[in-house]
Amino acid sequence: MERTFSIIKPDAVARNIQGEIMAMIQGAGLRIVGMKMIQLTKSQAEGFYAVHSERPFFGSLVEYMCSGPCVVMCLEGENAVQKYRDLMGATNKDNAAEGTIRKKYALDIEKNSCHGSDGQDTAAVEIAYFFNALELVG
Ligand code: DGI
Repeated sequence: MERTFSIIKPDAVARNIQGEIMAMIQGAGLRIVGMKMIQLTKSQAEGFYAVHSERPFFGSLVEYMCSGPCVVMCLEGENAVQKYRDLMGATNKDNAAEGTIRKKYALDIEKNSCHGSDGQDTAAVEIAYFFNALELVG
């Protein structure tokens, strides 16, 4: 079984659709093995997206990610990383396939409703960034 890390981003929580997104996740066969609501601080968001710190949209991305509460989750399932990437769809909703979370719910390329780890190594780092062992169930 593989694990991945997911964020339901502030635009989705603000619209009170986190349950609908969780239903899509569960419908895809992924299990939620850790979950909490948090509002990121600026430094937490900067740390999480440090890989993008040189990109022109970094400041805007950090501000947006701190703009309201998020749901952070650890997801488990067969091929969880790729399965959840497929379920999210492309970063830009205009390129996202039908039936994906972003096609259905994203507002624009930044307010795109969800995050998912892009690989197993990244997933391990991201899960550990938000959860300790006691917060994850088997
Ligand atoms: O893994 P993804 O979330 O699909 O995409 P990513 O890791 O390349 O980028 C992380 C987030 O940064 C993405 O979900 C939304 C934001 N982003 C990416 N490219 C752009 C962007 N935001 C703006 N405003 N403009 C961009 O070109």
